[in-house]
Amino acid sequence: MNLLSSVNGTSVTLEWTPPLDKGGRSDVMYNVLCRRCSWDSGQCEACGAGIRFVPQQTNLAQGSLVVTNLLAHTNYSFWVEATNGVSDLSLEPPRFAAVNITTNQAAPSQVLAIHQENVGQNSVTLIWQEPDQPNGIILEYEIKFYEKDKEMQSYSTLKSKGNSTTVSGLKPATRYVFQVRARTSAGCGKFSQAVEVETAKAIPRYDTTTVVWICLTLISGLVSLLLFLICKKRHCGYSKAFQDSDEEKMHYQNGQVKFPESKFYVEPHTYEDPCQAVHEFTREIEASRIKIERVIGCGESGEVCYGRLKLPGKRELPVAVKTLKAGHTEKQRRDFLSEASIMAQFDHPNVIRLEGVVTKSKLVMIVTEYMENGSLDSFLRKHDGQFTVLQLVVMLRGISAGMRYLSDLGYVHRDLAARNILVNGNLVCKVSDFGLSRVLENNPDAAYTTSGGKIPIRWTAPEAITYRKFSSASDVWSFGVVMWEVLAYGERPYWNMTNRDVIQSVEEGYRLPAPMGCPTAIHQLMLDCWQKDRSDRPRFSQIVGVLDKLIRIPQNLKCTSTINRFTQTISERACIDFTSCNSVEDWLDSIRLGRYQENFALAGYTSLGMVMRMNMEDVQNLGISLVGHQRKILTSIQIMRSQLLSTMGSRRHL
Ligand code: ACK
Repeated sequence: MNLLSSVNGTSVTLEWTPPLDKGGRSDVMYNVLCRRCSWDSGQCEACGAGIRFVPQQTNLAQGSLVVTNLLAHTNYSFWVEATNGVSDLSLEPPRFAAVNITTNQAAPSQVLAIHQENVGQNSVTLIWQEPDQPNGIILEYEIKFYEKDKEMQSYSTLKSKGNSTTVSGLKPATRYVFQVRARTSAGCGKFSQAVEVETAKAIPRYDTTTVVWICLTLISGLVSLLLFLICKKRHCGYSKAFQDSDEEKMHYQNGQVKFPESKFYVEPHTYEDPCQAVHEFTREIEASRIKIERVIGCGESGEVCYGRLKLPGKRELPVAVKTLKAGHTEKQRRDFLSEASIMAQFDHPNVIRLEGVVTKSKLVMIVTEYMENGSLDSFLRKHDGQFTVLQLVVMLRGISAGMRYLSDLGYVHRDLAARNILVNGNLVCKVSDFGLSRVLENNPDAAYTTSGGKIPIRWTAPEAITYRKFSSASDVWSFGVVMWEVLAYGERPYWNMTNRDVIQSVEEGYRLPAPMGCPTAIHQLMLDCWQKDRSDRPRFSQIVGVLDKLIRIPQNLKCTSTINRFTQTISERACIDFTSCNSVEDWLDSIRLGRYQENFALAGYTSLGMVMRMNMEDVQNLGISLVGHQRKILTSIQIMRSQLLSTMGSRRHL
């Protein structure tokens, strides 16, 4: 009776009270059955080995136990059955109480394989594999190293965002020990096994060229430091609160500050022959190495399939294979492969990874890592209301980290939207869709603008729609819309409003209201991304900082728009949430058309309910001469209706 569960990360405590009827005996014992259930089908299977039951799983005398070592972000079902000394004789099946739980986050598992890639006199380059169970998004790896047998005296640590690093500043001809561990928002995993590497022997004398090089490096280091300080000082368009010191662009090592190498993305179309870019950046895969198993979707250029890739000396990998439809033109082939040339230049856990291309077979293919949960918009629609706000924010953090990486490389995405984010089995979100034709060709959300380009209006910043001014700041605007899509579980931004009305209302200062249950801090961040002046928008590095902070202190996610709705003063901010208006007067004031109150009263529209039923003709009959104001009123009515529908829809989640 009264089976209660309490989840703590990847552990759960189960408590229950004895059965009402003990069968007249006092030897009641309990057994606990554990089943793991899939997100998709809801089907369950036995939990298998690796899970710990404390004190034990069967023959429990007391009404409680703790289950540990569960997988993160996974659904489990626990059945507690009561038995006694005569249960085996009974013809009836044992009676049980059941409870379903979903685990939260957990630290990543141990990094298993570290390899030395390069060894110099003063440096060692290491490469390692992501842990088998990242249990979330890996924020960084920590590399611990020390001279062999001198760990007690001193050791250094270095941080790396990706799964490789070069440790420099080492002594020549010295044996060092290295260990790596991963960190997610849930904490650090265990350090890997130690790997020993001996640095190469020193070349004793410096010739003049070396001395000149050393001087040049020092001077350029000083210049970079100066430039860095100037840039840092200049960038003050965005609130100080977001100047997060966690933003670790520098590596601290042995007390020294090391600057990361600056790297820029190369646009494949700047190559005279874009095929050359393909060969330069991508790996050619023999078609026979890929086993295509099924079609999973339809891309802009052809089918997307699920397959298995087996490269010599490597483990078989599940992959997604994008194909180019038959009968393509040479230009279509070039554009198709340009996506691979772009993707090949990226290496980040939140950006989709290219495995290679097949160009030498009849069928041209792009092979990428496989993402079990497909695109984010449909994934969220399928799991409407099933995640905690913290899980949604962790997904957004991943996307923002991917975008920070891309913007640092100078890459502007132009079509950042939930449909272009892919989700893997661990709910890690990765930015995808880097094709050149993608925004323009088959995207039903793209519309022609007056400047002639085809643009996904609902996701695009005003300056990009009006002057085609695409930048990382316009990507930030789109990221704000992605945030809204995520918190609204894949709802269409601006609902059924026409593109024209979206452009006009955004121009007039309207912004999407917080989806139901959306924390105020998250909606505030969306509004910051939607600042009209692009220099007032946060940069991706700042967005990552804000989201990291919210993830670290989840209490700040507790204050939601429902509470805010009654305390917020309307119209000081660009966002207007009409569901907070109580009367026609309130509403007209909020859109700064209070002067028409009398027109509405005279025409008999005394409540907002009546106003919401008005059509264009009704508005024209109000006696308002300015057509612009008529339009503004109509648009506002449409937004109010949509907000009401969204609020009603979102209530289901609660
Ligand atoms: O929502 P989906 O299942 O996820 O449908 C689309 C479809 O192909 C057309 O783009 C799916 N898709 C694209 N790339 C991948 C990938 N790398 N892994 C898994 N599914 C993918 C996408």
